[in-house]
Amino acid sequence: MRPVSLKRSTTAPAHRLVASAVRKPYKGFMIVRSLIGLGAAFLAPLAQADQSSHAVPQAPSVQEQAPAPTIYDVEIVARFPHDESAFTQGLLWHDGALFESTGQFGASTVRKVDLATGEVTKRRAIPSDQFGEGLALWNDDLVSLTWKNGVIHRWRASDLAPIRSDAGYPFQGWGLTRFEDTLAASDGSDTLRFLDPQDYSVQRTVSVTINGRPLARLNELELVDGLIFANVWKTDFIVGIDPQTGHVKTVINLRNLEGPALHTHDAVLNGIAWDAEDRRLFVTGKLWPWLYEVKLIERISSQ
Ligand SMILES: [Ca+2]
Repeated sequence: MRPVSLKRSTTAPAHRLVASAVRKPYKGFMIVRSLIGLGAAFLAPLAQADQSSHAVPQAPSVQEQAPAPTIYDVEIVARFPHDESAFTQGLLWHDGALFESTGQFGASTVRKVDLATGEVTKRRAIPSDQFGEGLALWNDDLVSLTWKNGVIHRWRASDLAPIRSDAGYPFQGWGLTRFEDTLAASDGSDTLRFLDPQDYSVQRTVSVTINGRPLARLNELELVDGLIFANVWKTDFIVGIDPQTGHVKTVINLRNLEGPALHTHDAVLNGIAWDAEDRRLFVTGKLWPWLYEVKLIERISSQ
């Protein structure tokens, strides 16, 4: 299943696009080491050297591999102000507004944001010893993760009133989004966990692969037309993941946004919201001054 694609362009071969889109790695990180052609574009899996707590699954045989992902560029439809002090960790669209969670110790919040002005219209603080992470909507509740605190918070969406906080979640919290009757959670590895939305027990897991190789550093999440979109930490890519198989079906190149030009270690692309009713896709980043509505444009190989 492909996300919204309103027009196509024929330019460089897909493998060249991905190669050109791979930015110089941040110091200490080999973000993308190489491109390996299997007859199509291949975005090599991100380095997993620091994912020691997570066993890296073996790449399946060629026969088991999914088709190479479809590559998209984006066209900016609109640009809106964004609180450039917001260390964005979660973003979603609900009831005519953006809801956002932010991180950093002592500064973590959940907030309601006016799209047009970027004004924070409601805000709740997360305890200062906790580092806020991903945010998802479950019916009338917002559910927010913390990074290493093992605490999951629950808020009333209408006014952000705290409902409850549960300790003991045994994994790192990164991204969160609703998928069917579960909440899908990332932890910075290639694993997505599908959680019971009430007690947060793990119902199932899936390992995310791109052309048969594990893809780690999955961060903020959003369900878009049946695919789980995920920011890939410290890259300018969003990937679209099949929630059943874990196969990356789409790779979205966002290098033409102004946010990545900030070139600071923390100010990375993070934050995806999908307005399903009006089919609008919003993206932003940590500490970015702008939030964008973007349209996906499929990149067609000229080969
Ligand atoms: Ca999201």
